[in-house]
Amino acid sequence: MIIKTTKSIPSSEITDPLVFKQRRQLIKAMVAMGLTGSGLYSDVLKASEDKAVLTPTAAEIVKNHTNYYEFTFNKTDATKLAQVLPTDPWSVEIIGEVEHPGIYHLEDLLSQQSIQEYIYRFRCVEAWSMVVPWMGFPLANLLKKVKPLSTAKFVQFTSVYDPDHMPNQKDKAMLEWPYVEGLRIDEAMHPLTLLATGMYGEKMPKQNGAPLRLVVPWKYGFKSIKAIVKIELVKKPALTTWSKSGPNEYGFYANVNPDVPHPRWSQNSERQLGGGFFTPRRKTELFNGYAEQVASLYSNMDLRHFF
Ligand SMILES: Nc1nc2c(c(=O)[nH]1)N[C@H]1C(S)=C(S)[C@@H](COP(=O)(O)O)O[C@H]1N2
Ligand SMILES: [Mo]
Repeated sequence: MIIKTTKSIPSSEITDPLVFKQRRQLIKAMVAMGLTGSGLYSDVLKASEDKAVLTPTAAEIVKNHTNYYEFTFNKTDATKLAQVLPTDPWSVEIIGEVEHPGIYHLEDLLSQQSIQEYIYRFRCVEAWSMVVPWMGFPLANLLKKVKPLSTAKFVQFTSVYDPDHMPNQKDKAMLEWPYVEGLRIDEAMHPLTLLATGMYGEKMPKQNGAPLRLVVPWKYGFKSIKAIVKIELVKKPALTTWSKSGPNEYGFYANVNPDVPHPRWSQNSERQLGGGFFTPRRKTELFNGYAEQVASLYSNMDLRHFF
């Protein structure tokens, strides 16, 4: 895999999160991923001088507390169950309102991107949270290559459908498969929105959504769809898996908002994964703390109605 870097992210677009604390570990990981000898190496070192603001949750916790309903409805078993999912080779179909539709090999898509580390807060709708150092690139950088048409108003994402390896896909009672998510085009183009290929300086663990997942840090975790095989540029909002299964509970927008409770629980605080018994719950922030960067996307919207 060759990673070409033509440009790094302008610092104005880097939010608190872009940090490279564990420089040595990252370099080791880059060697393992075959990324050294490319321009990326110097980019990463440059960015590694940035000051750490968020402390990542312990990797072992993030890798062993997952939501991956295709495999299991509990938080622990996907660590083992997901290992059977074939993720290499992998291709992504990009279709719809786009100038360059096609079925792209993941390697080819990645060869055009500069993989960097982004440390983001991550807040599940179930009111737990963590801080994850993702490896990836802005979705916008991919979209700009395939060129959405002016008629593309939304982006719809589909996870892999592989019932031979994903046991819960044999059962349609709980959720509809494959898992589908969506964003408005301006949300998809926002520099905080990532396609992630790894975390903690390593390739993405299968249970966390290898080989390619979305990360939208200001929205509830269910928007951050795993194992993406299709990206469709569409005219209308996607009928997403969760909004279909519980339209009153899971909206299309799903922006983190302490003032809009889930019908069955409050969203004004969250349990921080990795905390001890005495660690206080964290007060949930509007847009998960990213209001400065994203609030303007919703300036004329009633966030209670568009939850
Ligand atoms: N395909 C797919 N994507 C998914 C899910 C899922 O079950 N299937 N769970 C979502 C939910 S509810 C959350 S909170 C995050 C969890 O990501 P993690 O398991 O890496 O922490 O993934 C999201 N993406
Ligand atoms: Mo979630």
